[in-house]
Amino acid sequence: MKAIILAAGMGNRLLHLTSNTPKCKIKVYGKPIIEHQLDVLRSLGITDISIVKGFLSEQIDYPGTKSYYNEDYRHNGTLSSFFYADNELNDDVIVTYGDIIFEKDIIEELIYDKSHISMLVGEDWEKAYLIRKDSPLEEVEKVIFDNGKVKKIGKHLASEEANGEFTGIAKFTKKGTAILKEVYYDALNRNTNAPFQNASSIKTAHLTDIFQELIYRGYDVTAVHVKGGWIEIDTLGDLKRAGGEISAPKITPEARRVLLKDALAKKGFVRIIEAHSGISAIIANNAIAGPDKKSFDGIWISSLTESASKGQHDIEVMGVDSRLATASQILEVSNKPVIMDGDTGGDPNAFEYIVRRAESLGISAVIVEDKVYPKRNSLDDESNQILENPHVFAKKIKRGKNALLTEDTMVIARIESLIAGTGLEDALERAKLYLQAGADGIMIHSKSKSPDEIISFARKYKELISELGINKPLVCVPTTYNSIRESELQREGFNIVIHANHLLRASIKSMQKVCEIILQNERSLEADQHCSNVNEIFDIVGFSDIKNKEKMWRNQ
Ligand code: SPV
Ligand code: MG
Repeated sequence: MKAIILAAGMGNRLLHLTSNTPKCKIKVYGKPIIEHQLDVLRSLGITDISIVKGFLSEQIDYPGTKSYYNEDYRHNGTLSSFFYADNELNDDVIVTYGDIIFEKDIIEELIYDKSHISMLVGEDWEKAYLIRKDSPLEEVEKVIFDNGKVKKIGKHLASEEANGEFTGIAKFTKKGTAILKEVYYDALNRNTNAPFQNASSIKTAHLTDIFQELIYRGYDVTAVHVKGGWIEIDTLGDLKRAGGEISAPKITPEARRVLLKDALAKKGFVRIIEAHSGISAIIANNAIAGPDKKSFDGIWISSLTESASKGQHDIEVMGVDSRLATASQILEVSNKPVIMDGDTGGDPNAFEYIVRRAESLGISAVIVEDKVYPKRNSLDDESNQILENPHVFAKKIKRGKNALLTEDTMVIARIESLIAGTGLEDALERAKLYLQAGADGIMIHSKSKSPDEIISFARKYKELISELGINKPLVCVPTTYNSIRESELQREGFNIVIHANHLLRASIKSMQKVCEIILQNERSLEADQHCSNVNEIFDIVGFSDIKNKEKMWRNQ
């Protein structure tokens, strides 16, 4: 008996957990799903195991298994994935999705069944979906079976008609694989673009579609029904119930520190979002959008939002230890690179202390601005923005760099010439001095409504770095000129874009709205639609992780 594990998919419904990790590597009770599968299969004496990989295939590496690579995993379905391993379809074979945790006895039941084509069908599936609230019934691969034979299968079936759910685990005998291959290649050769059973084409079809096709062509497909013994992990809710951790995996300071430089080297461009507290950091870290899984590459610890979240002004009034305490909270709950707003850094001794502490915490960059301590927020129109002497500031950069123990943490010089009104030439002269002093990057700030002035700077910056032979990243903070898209900023030569204050601003608006609604209604019911419910808070902070860990340790 052989086994084939289909582990090519992107696992989009597991959100942030699968942005850098393939679904089959998500841990349940401390062990990746696929390792649970390998352990069960091997305990049954099945050692000829193939894994079809796709998304983040390089992370799926198990000695003693065979690998197949589905390079079109973004577009094709589980059926195509299965056939990447068609070399293996020459013996009795068990096929399973890579996101199922199963117990040994249900696989034994499947092995004991002697029919040529059989699948494990779960009973009581509707009850299960009462608990699986985040899995809609339309997503269930429903089965109608009669006298042990599958009649119909697919997500499209009405739940009232169905009497089982496909577990994602099936078996073909040697003869069964011959039938399977014949039917598959026949359908493929007819017309690859025509709808195939319930799929738009054979390319996007799932295992359920080939089973339906086999039934349609008169072959028997046996339903081996099981009560429990398996769990499919599709959503964060499934993962919670299965005993998996839904919080972002932890990272050491050493491993995290280098992530910003790595991302810049790999992608050339990163987008960063602000956080000012533990919960805002979790939201920033785990945010994900769209089918191409857009996410933020890192977190900005803003002086404006951190001081405002504590009800204070952005005038360097928060002590260094308070800033580092906030940084620690943010680092504890996230695993992406963090850039710290270092304000002016205070006097050079204070700045040395800040960068060293930042480095030891695992912060990837400190941005320090060339104004005189105590600075005023750059976006305030009325404040007197006093620039530091550029030579004095260049020395501060040098001292900051010297204080670091590694090459990992970057010291980025922030130029405030456009904020203070001293113009582009001044900004460029400063950039030259700061780069020569060893700055790992330059941030050009502006409070103009138009991006024109930072674009002019970026064009000159390109010339400057080629003249100096120093290629260092360029940073901008498009708060006031936010009609420009990231892609355009990237084209103009920016490497880091920081959305510097949006999570705090969003929460202020919501908080004000909710206060107003409660006051108007003299109760909170009407405000519910503007509030996350308490269970969402539990989920955001990963309360289920604690409960699962307690369960796991109780059984140790
Ligand atoms: C911050 O976010 O604290 C910044 C950017 O330094 S700004 O508020 O625009 O000065
Ligand atoms: Mg600031």
